[in-house]
Amino acid sequence: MVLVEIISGSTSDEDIVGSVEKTLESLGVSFRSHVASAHREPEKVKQIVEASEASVFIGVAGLSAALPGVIASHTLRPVIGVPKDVKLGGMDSLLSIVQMPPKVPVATVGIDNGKNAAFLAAEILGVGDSDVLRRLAEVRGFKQA
Ligand code: AIR
Repeated sequence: MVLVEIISGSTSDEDIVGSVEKTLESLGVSFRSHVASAHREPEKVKQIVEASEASVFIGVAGLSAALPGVIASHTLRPVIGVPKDVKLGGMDSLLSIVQMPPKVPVATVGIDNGKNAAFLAAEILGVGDSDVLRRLAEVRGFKQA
């Protein structure tokens, strides 16, 4: 079963998606990746979210980055947003992702920080998954999970 669903707004986000994937792999967390733009393909985003059984979503997007918020509008599961630096040093994307309206949160990591998105996803999963927690503890150098 896939634990984390990754959605990015464009194939041009592949560098950040790659760091999310690599980090999830190192933590032994299963994932699936999709490209679907909130602005260009809103129905596709909705379909991916509604069909997903994953426990956590990660949305990666630059510019006017609606994607993580749109994912969150379709699910009660946690959504992590990764702002991508395309213009303005990524501040446009960061502010788009972090400024969600009440009741529809997106946990936002730093600009281009796909690695932290993967770690945060693993920490969320680790609350109920002792295998993931053990792996996290090893990687972070904790003696006990
Ligand atoms: N994007 C795609 N649809 C809506 C947005 N905000 C973002 C992508 C990418 C950037 O726009 O996530 O970071 C540029 O996309 P492209 O396809 O033109 O390279």
